[in-house]
Amino acid sequence: MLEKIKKIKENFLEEIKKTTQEKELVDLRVKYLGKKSEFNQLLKNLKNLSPEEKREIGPFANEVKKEIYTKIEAGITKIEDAENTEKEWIDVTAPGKKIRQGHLHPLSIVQRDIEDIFTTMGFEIADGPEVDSEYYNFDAINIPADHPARDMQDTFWISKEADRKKGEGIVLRTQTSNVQVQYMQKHKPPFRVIAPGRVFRSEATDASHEHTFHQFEALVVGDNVSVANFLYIAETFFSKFFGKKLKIRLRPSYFPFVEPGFEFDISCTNCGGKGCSTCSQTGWIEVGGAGMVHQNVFETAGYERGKYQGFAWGFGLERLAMMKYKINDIRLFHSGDVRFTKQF
Ligand code: FA5
Repeated sequence: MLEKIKKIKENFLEEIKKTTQEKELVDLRVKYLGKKSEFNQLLKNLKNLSPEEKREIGPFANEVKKEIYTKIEAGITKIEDAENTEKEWIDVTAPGKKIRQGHLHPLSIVQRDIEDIFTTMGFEIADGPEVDSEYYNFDAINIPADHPARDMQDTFWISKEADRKKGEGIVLRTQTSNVQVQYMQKHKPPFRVIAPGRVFRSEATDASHEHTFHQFEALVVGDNVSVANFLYIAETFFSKFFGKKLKIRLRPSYFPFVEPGFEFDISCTNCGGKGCSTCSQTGWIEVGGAGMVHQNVFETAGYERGKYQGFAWGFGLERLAMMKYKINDIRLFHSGDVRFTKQF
């Protein structure tokens, strides 16, 4: 019997050398340690041996059984470890995947730039309602119901015809100038404020006109404010915004809430004033409207007539962004086209 067990051990050691797969080891376990295995049959016969033989063969048989078991288990673990390592293998030299990060919309970038420049010049930032009364959008800033200037801005009306007839209409604001009187009713001069925001006009769209766009209103009021102050602030602002020295040109114009009123141009950001296709060969680009606040507007806000002077100024955010980034169609901003927005 001793010889038989030794032979089994020998055979096992030969066979296990040739195994490479987990399945082969499992089969080997069945073959050498299974219920019907030769080894198991031998062990069953141990009880029929004499006490001396039992003492000699018993421990040896147990040792062989343990050895077979341990070798098979160790083989299985080794194969499994190798498989896991294969699965979890990471090529640390492989190029990384680019993580896409969200970023600001070009209009938000420009709005933040503008706010930064104005706040360094001591301006506060005010907010105004996008849905507002016709009173603040028109009447309060010297544009009464029958004023022809109302036709200059095609309006989206929210309220019913009957309310409009009573002068109690609600509008989507057509300009950030709606903030002027609301702000002045709550604040006493001197102050400098900007009011950025969305405005709406019932207009057909084209490459330079949107129905929904953004304006910036600037309002500076005090005891001794003049057009010269406006010129200085406008020149400083545009030079900082475009990162180069620009000139400002005023042209007489008409807005009911300012007197005198003007439109203002900046020297062409593309050609520097020599004349090119961007500025239609004029050397100048129109950017907004401005003027000295009309005393009627001060009076409506509750200020004593003639006590203060101030300038108001409004310009379009998209138009500035278009100039800065050389964008040729205003409709791209709200197109939702990521090929456009991801460039910023
Ligand atoms: C006004 O809206 C006046 N409230 C500006 C103002 C404020 C004048 C304070 C005097 C004192 P205007 O309608 O011209 O003015 O518009 C001002 C700017 O908004 C324009 O110069 C232009 O930059 C921009 N803008 C006007 N209409 C559109 C449009 N449909 N699409 C995109 N930008 C526009």
